[in-house]
Amino acid sequence: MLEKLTEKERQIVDSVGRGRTNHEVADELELSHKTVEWTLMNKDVFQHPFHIHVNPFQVVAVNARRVDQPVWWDTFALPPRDTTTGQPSTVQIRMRFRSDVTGKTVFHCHILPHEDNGMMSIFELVAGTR
Ligand SMILES: [Cu+2]
Repeated sequence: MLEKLTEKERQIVDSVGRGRTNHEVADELELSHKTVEWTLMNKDVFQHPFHIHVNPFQVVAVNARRVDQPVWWDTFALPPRDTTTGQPSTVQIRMRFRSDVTGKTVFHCHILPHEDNGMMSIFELVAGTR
């Protein structure tokens, strides 16, 4: 089942890159048993390679253009914003959270100085109720 991004999921994704690792929301997200699509947004003039632990993901759209035949990614470079219009880039990813894999994990920018300066967020996979 494919589910839309919840407000809490959106807040977590949106929190990356604010200069600190986001710890406080780690235990509020229930993702096990779900296939979700997240829209990652890059407002910066630099690209940032997005990486998430545990789950590979498919890129299904880049800047609202659907990918014809999505493949599996471990890390995907978010393009920079449009330097003419200032419009942020967007990359839509799809991933499934397995019900037998639980615990805290992270997603982060794969450029080490960016990661060390806060482009990382913790989330927790918890056993689902279905
Ligand atoms: Cu980065």
